[in-house]
Amino acid sequence: MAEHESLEFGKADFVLLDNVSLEEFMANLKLRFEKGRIYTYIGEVVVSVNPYRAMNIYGRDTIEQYKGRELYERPPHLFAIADAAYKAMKRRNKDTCIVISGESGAGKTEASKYIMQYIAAITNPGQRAEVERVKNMLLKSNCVLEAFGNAKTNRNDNSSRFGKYMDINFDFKGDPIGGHINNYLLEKSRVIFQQEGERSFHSFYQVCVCVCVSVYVCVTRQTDATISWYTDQMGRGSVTVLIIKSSIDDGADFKAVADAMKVIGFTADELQTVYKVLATILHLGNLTFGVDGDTTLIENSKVVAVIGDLLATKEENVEKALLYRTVATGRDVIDKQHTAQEASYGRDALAKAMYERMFCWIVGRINDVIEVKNYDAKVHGKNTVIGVLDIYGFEIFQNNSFEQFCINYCNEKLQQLFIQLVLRQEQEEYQREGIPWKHIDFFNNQIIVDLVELQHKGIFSVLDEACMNVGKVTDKVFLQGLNSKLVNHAHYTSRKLSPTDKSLEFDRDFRVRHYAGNVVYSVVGFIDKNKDTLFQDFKRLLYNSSNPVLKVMWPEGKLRITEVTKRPLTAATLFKNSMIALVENLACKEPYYVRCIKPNDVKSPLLFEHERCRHQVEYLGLLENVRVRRAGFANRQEYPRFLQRYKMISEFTWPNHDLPSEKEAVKKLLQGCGFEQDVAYGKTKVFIRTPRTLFCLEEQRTEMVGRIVLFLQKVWRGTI
Ligand code: AD9
Ligand code: MG
Repeated sequence: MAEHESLEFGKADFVLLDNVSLEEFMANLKLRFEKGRIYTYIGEVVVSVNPYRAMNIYGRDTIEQYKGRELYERPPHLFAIADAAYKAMKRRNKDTCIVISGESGAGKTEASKYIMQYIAAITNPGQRAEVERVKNMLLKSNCVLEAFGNAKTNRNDNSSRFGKYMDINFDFKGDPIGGHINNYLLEKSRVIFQQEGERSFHSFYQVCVCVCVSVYVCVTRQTDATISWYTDQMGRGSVTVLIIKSSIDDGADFKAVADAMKVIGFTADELQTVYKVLATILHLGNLTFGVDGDTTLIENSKVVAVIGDLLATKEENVEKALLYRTVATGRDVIDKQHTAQEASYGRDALAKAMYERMFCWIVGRINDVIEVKNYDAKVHGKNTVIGVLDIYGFEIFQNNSFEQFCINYCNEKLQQLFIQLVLRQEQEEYQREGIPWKHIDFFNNQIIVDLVELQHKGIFSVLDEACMNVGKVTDKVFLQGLNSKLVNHAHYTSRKLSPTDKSLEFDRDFRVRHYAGNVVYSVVGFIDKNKDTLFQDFKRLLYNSSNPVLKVMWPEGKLRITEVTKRPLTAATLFKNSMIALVENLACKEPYYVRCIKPNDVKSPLLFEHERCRHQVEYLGLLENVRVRRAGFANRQEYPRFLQRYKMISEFTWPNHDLPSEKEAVKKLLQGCGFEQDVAYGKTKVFIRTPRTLFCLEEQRTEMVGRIVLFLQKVWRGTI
């Protein structure tokens, strides 16, 4: 139970609810939100509700209040979880991780930043320069990655369009000495297309407004790409796009990102190359193809010249790569002309690939700088890790495509991990401490994970199979494959399988019953996005650029056309493999959870939409979480800590005890208070079954502390 919180703010821990029912849970969540208490515990899990307003709870003074304290000693806060993960790592030499989940816009990225800030603030008391450098890099990397990996969506003005897992490495003193970022599947289709009301990645608008680099974008009047088809499909004009939402200030962000990149160590040439790649993509968006007889041609050739300049290559090389494909037929190498449609496809693929490649390169450059250097484990002991996972949240859009499918699969994997670990941790703790355990049932979403990833039968397998087929494979064929393989699956359906369901379009849609809700996916584009083809000619074009920075991004461009290349893994397989690796990595660490809830769809700080929140509470399994926590023991504390906190309520322990161990002293104290029936004694911790006992203990403590203070005051005044 958290200190300094009166009941007027509701229960600080859901395990303290009188009855564990959905109604009580919701009432407590709402009350706390309305009172500005956005965090509530379920044991060691933090439930967070997005406040949609600046909260004065992240400053230096708050950090000081949480530093080194135990979870229940302070009102619920992200800092307490960060501190718990940090302490566990430091005290027990264990790798820990903080997994932040919740749907799009629920507050995951903000939470991850506060957690990192907290860790940075409480470490390195000795002010070692190298540690300060590392901390600075870690914090600065956030702003860079957000510029290139986040975008305005209809759900969130700063939506993460990539998954991020960051390891922070610590030395034996508990100070950060480095880190590593893993990035997952960037939603690169956004580069060429956005739904209405959405934007492309922030970085594009930032280069457009910055005068010093917009020279690349706006070369002449005829080649001005500040209005590029890629970023301006609604014909709004880039300026209007900028003011769609006043929460975004592209000009200020440009400067902050450029500064951060310089601090991280990006050279001037590297920065310029980044701007040139962005400008190239914007120009590509304005490139159109036409036909003249049998010949495909570029309609606005001035743009090609500009692109040639930006990419440090000859104009004719760019033109050739856009219009022709070099193919090897036996020993001969011939140039095959694209149709206008193929050329457009190639142009879009190039734009997407250049952006994605640059993004990965930026992550790689940051990793070069932050990786642990000169650490000798033999001399300094094991270097331990705290991992922070901030990944795109569950999404249901108007149109859901391959990207949403991957994102939602990722959320299924994380939910599965939550189920396993929360149960496992609980079980393990009871086992370790020698206390019997009672099983509680969860909805197990493994069935949905299997639906997606199972070999041969899963949706990804069916998709890969469809992509392997020779000849013209269509999205429709893929859907037919799904329908025949998944005909009886409880979580899958389509119009063919449910003919009366008019919400599904024939030959286009399928629906998955996810743990978080039903999502209708349109198969249009699945095959293409999964194959993710980029003509070799583009890779060679970029590799042969005389800009060395660009060249580094495209190493495979050095392969000659006759050199046989293996069929690359599909996007789905790559994503699946990376998710499996991620989950394995998280599973071997001690996990801490932040479960984020989005209170409304209109970004209002005042509105607690009951139905919206109830749905999230249900699918996140929060109620079961409370039940598991309560079926066992609501609270557990190590003996010394417990004693320190409550020793004043028993004559046997106040001010000191003369019992053989702290465990014995705790026993004596609890017997004396009549709580013997409600507690169990583990090897290192005392377990308290019902929250009421803890309440009583807290009440008695408060009363005794009051009496002691009064007594001392009298002593000081000399009235005793
Ligand atoms: V997504 O899955 O990447 O689309 P997130 O990451 O869950 O999503 P994000 O952290 O970006 O959501 O939060 C969305 C917005 O809510 C932020 O831009 C803030 O305006 C707002 N927010 C979130 N958390 C806080 C907070 N603790 N204090 C104030 C907040 N505002
Ligand atoms: Mg985010």
